[in-house]
Amino acid sequence: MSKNTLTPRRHLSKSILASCLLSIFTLTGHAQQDTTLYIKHVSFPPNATLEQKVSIAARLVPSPQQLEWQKMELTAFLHFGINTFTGREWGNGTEDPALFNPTELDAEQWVQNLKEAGFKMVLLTAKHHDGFCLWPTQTTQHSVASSPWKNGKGDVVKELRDACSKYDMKLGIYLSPWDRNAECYGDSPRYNQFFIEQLTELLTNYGEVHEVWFDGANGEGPNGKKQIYDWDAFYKTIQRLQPKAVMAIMGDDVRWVGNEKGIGRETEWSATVLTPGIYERSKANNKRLGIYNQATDLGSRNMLDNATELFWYPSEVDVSIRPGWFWHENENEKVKSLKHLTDIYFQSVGYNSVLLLNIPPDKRGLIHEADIARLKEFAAYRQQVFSNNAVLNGQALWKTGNDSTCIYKLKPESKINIVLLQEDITHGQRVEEFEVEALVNGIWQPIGKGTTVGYKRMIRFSDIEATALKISIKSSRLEARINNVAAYYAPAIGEQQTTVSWNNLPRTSWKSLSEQPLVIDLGKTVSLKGFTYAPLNEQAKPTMAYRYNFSTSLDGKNWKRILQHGEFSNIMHNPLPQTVQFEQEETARFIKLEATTPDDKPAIVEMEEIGITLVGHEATCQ
Ligand code: FUL
Repeated sequence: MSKNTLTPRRHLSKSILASCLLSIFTLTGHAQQDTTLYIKHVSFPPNATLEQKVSIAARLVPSPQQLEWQKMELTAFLHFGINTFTGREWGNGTEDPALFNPTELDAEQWVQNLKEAGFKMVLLTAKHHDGFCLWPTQTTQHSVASSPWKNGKGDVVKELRDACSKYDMKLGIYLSPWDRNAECYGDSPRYNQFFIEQLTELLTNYGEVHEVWFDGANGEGPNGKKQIYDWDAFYKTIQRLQPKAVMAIMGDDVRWVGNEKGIGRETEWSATVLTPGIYERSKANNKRLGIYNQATDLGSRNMLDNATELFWYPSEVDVSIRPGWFWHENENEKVKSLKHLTDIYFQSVGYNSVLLLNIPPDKRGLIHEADIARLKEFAAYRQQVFSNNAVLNGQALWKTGNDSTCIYKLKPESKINIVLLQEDITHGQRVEEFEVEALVNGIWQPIGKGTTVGYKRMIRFSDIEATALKISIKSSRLEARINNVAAYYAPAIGEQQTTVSWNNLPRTSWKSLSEQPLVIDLGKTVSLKGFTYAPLNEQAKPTMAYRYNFSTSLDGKNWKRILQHGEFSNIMHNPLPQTVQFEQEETARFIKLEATTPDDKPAIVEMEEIGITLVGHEATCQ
């Protein structure tokens, strides 16, 4: 590999202003001189060496749509639909459209608040898995047109479009491929046609759309309907009708980060070896490389070594401001704290990702006061932090090779605890390892280090007062191009401890009588009004429960079925406690949970994962 030979590092005194060490390049290889850029995708030549692959990887760049998308940084999700009125997370498609009746729907209230809070795009669930359409589609009766809202003359997508135009906000559309209502779902050619018609309506009648979100969820199980999606035709429809839109998740423009908790990767390669799920070869490719959406390493040299192709497929962190994606009355108290949201921000935008934060409108059709208050706090906090950049001249483009440093002078008396770095990704993502030092009382102190930078990388450290920063690029694919170095001070945020109580009867008296199904002797006869399933450590595992029946008994022999064919919707991706309320109070000493996994295998549920709600108590989970 061509190697950048650099001048030895000199001792740098405080007085040196934003001076970068000069790099002397010895160009020995051909790859270094090759300045060809590859847009969005590249196949490695057969027999390419690792050195050649690294050089090519360094020159993979985003498409113009992807670049524009990345720069938004902060986007908002609006989960709204029939579930808002039923209290469910996944509707089953049999819901009566008459349930949909927001009393004060005001899309301007959504957009204005989101705009003020710094969001650049709003993405609406035009259709969730239940199949209910928020616009008066020609494709099905299962839509707002059959609801009492505005006497069936309403159109949520249009109202949102108009509000977006008024407030200069971009619009995105979530259209669930999985449809539990459409009769043709599972009859692949017919449903594909139906889906394309829905897509066409949405992408034709509502002005410019900047992101189309195809969720990958499908809880049909092995005996459910099997739909083979025509991703290629979907993609072509988008390209034809909305050339500026990116296709997300089950698309090849924007990659799901791999969890719904709001946590990105410290090492985040936008140039990744993960083949997007819409390509037929994706299964084989990803299996061969041993990778999947949740894998920690999706782009290191190690990965490149075995890969045959590479995608510019940047990560999007989607997370809800509440435990659930849809609004639920009993979650008004559970809007994430400012501290939590701020951590999410630093672990998404600060980890080379776009944050897609969900703020679900309520039954009135308004963003609830609790969420608005938190959005305002979140925006005010970011404003406070990011309005005062301590670095002088941080935006001068610094082109650098391996093992070189650049010193940036800080404003006098700068107290900082955040450093922000950006790469000029229009030339590719290149930094593999960096270090940051700060000049404190005339002495250089290490304050942080990391691997990838990408579009944006922030590191947090303890408060220091410093006069200069030294950024070292320890390893880079070809020449790195750093186009922004900034430093900020983020005041500490106090966090009130909230106690989550989803079990009202101490487990000390319980006894597990059987594991499959899980049978528990509660130790005494009690009055119950619900139970909770809370996956251990909020972690998903293949053996977790998805479908269930729940029964109670007074003697452990005669059982009463309380709930049949229940579903812990979306538990695999959002493994938070789910509380199920009974229709009436039940007196019982024994409880039985018969549960199956998403693959219809017997689930393994531990006693510690179950809680009960006693009459006279509240469970604080949805
Ligand atoms: C998931 C869906 O199943 C959830 O309901 C939600 O829409 C989330 C954003 O994606 O996979």
